[in-house]
Amino acid sequence: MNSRRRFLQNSFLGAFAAGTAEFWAKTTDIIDSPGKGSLPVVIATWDNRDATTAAWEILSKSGRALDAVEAGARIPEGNPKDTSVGYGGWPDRDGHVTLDACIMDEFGNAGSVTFLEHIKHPVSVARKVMEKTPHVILSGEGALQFALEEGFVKEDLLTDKAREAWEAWKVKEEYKPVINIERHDTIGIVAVDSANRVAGACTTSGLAFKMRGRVGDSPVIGAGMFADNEVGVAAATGLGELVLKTLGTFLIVEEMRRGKHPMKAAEIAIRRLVHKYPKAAEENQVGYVVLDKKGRHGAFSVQSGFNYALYQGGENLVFEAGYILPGR
Ligand code: SD4
Repeated sequence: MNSRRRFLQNSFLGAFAAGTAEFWAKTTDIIDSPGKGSLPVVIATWDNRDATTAAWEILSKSGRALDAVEAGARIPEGNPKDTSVGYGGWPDRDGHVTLDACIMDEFGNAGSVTFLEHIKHPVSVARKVMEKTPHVILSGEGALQFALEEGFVKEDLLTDKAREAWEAWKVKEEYKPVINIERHDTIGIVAVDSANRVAGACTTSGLAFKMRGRVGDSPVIGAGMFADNEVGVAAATGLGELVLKTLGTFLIVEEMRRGKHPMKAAEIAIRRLVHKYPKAAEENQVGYVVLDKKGRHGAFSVQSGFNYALYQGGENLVFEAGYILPGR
């Protein structure tokens, strides 16, 4: 580790340990978003421009935000090259691809699937849970049974590439999340449509080589994603355990309800988890994407290297998020 890096880390941890007012007061200046405040708008974690394009197809024709986020989330789900989502996702330590997803609409309806196997588009199963059952979450075997009853097709989701990665991992069997490995992959996608309706979705194969049965933040409403039509919507990526323990997206929406700009709200949620779990935060990545009802956006992460795709005003662009720890 070079000395600059060590200095940064020391001062970083020192600030948390002291719990200084300075740490809490230090927030970034509001970053003006391009085309700020214009509707419709969609934002996705990582460089998921294919996903925001699919969402924009719907939004630009005055479509519903809910349809847009589902269409967007389905893009990486169906892409075998994306190793953190759906088909092609890296398996758990026993070689099984297990998927988590959730979705939420402008009425506050929510649906979610956890620990779902063999179905390529868990976000669409989550939507069916929301629309066709009295429940919010279906899990494992029950979620699969429901999906099959709804006409989804059972498939082998483990690609050759994912199997090879698992075989290579098995040589050492060392479990260690890698910062920013999810770049371009796991997707949280949130939108506000031209009728001012908000919606969000989140879908993932979770952490590579996780324990069998492990469920992350992505399918948990208020952790991996949360939408409130009075306020806005947020979604998460990164180490789910940190997001779960701080209910990050719920916190962000509540901060916006109290008047915070989406960028500042995202930063507050990141600072909260870093303050509570400094060691874990230092070694891992979490990033949030956020929209408020006006179509203003924000994005913030623990580590540098988190980017996001924003489709707004007819332009589909990628930006680097704000962050606390540089140098990764
Ligand atoms: C999880 N948050 O299961 C997910 C992983 C992720 O990009 O976002 N990867 O913890």
